[in-house]
Amino acid sequence: MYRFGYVSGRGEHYPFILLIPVLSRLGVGWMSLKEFDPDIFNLILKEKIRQMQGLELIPSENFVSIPVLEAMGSILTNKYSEGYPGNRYYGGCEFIDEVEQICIDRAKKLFGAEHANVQPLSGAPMNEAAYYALMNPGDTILGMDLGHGGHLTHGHPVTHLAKVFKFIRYKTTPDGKIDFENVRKMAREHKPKVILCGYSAYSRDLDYRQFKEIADEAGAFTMADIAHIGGLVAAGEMNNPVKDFDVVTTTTHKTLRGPRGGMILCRAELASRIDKSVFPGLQGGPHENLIAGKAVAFKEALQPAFREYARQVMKNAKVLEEVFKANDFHLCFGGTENHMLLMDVTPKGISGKELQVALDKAGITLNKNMIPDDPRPPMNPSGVRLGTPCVTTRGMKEKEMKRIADWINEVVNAPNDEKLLSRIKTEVRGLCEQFMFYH
Ligand code: DSN
Repeated sequence: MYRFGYVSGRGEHYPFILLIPVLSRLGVGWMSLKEFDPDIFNLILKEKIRQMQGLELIPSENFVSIPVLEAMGSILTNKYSEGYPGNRYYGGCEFIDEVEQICIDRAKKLFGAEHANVQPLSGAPMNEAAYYALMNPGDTILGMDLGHGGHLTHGHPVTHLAKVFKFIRYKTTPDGKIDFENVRKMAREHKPKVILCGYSAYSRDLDYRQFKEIADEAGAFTMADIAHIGGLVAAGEMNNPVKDFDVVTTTTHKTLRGPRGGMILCRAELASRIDKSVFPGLQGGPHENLIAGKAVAFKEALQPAFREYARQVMKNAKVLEEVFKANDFHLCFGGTENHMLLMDVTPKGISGKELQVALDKAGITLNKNMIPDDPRPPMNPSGVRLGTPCVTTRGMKEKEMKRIADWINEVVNAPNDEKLLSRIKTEVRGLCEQFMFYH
């Protein structure tokens, strides 16, 4: 019925399913995406060229491997499979069951977890499912102040979650640490049902045992959202909360370098609560093509080469820190112990947004970001956030990081100099061409 192969030529390289008899009667059998829908094909091609000719420094992004892309683009997308391996609401799930079970087993091995749910469609539903597994509406959760590195799903007032649960906030200290005495005081005062740590713009490692001690004293569940650092934790390069914490959530597409998606790891006693909360509590049919992609990414992350990758990601971030510090940039939280940096660029006379726009013109992509207690609005904040997962996947190392930091420094000093931006764009492209990832 179908043949699995690639359509490649002129540099494009996509896994492709060629459907013969049925679709040819509809007039699309044997046609490639390029032939059938050149609009979309060309936009994908343009985006691939953008990704390959520029420097991606958004710390939550990464480049997946061809095997991961193949699994994501496979016919597994056709199958409904509500339920879990061995217990589904649909027939014909015998192969899907095996795919999902392999994914679960690899996730558990990777993080040393007792249970893994690999069905969350992305980071937001993953955290939402975890909250509903641990709390009832109206319950209190103690999490980091959003402006200090937290995340929308940690109860930002614009989210539905903020209407359902009561979010209480702790902050970082001026030197960027977590003030555990204050967390303890707040836990005693507010008696939260959950103590949450893990952040999307925080560049330090965490002492999870201190959170655990406070939670035990308060009778609260512990939850860590390691969405950003999942790959660095899996590689053993950052502290792993899994053995101490009740629930750990992570996206799979950031440092873990898998498909866009999420997963929830938990203690065995909580497995049924977590599973029921994901399905049928929140989601319908799991996206088994993405679960297959997660399985492939986890296999990659279990290889020794992934540990080397994670180490290099962190070394690369450290080089950026050193060069920025040498050029008098203000690094929030005092620097980095992971893959990312958050910098207040206003002392340089520029806003985060202005710098993002100028760097876009120079072929360097990062994102504007709030800094702790930012006096400026979210759409024009004081800071930028940048990180090294993508450039490290391309094989760039210390030498290239120094060049990148130097370019950013040049742009900060002359953000409106179109000639400079264009010169840097050409140089960026030259560097990127030496480190192609997708051909
Ligand atoms: N949007 C992601 C990030 O950039 O950190 C988190 O959801």
